[in-house]
Amino acid sequence: MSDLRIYGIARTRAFRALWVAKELGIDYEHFPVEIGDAGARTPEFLAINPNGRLPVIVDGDFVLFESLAITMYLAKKHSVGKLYPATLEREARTWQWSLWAVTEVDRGVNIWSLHAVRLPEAERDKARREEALKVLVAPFKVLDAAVSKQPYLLGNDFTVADLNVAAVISRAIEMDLSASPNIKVWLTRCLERPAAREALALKSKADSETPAEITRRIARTNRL
Ligand SMILES: N[C@@H](CCC(=O)N[C@@H](CS)C(=O)NCC(=O)O)C(=O)O
Repeated sequence: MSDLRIYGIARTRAFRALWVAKELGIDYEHFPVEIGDAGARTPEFLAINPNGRLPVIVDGDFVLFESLAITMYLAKKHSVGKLYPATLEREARTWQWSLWAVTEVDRGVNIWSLHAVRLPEAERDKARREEALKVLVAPFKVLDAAVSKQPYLLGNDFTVADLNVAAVISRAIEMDLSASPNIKVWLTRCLERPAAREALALKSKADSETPAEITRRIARTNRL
């Protein structure tokens, strides 16, 4: 049995933890817990993550929630100087992009994908989809400019900063990104990494097996 346990079905933000674990080549056990009463809101799960949300990891006796805290913790634990930056400034730049991703673009991409791709066609709300796209215009300009000058967010090498931002906006690969051509190139580069492909395969499988009722629930509880 591995010391690291990752909880959360791969369709959820658990995808981020799965990607970093695969990127690092570390052993882990995956518990594909479902959202809500079917999993993350049960008393047993709430005892691990009182937020009742996914993902959470248990690493030995260390419990950690928040997907991007998880990716940075694992990268720092296993890969300083490679996936995790070695200097204070580059580390701070990683925090900057990670916090930017959750505050500026996480919800917008999620809501767009629900109302453009994941909900049954008849239930997609054009107004919500367009509102989400509007919220993304300004931050996507910032990201597009950042990846226009260099292959990755911190320079020439892929780091957990790229993993975090690319994982957060991974569903944007299905968007019309013609106004953000550099994002398209950079995101494709990140998502084509072998570890990303493996994690994306788990995510696509979970997506395809998700009953419409669960997607409706996600759409009801999500907010911009
Ligand atoms: N900021 C948290 C958000 C976690 C989150 O909202 N997870 C979703 C799944 S992707 C969830 O568990 N939703 C179900 C609910 O809120 O009941 C993170 O990044 O880990």
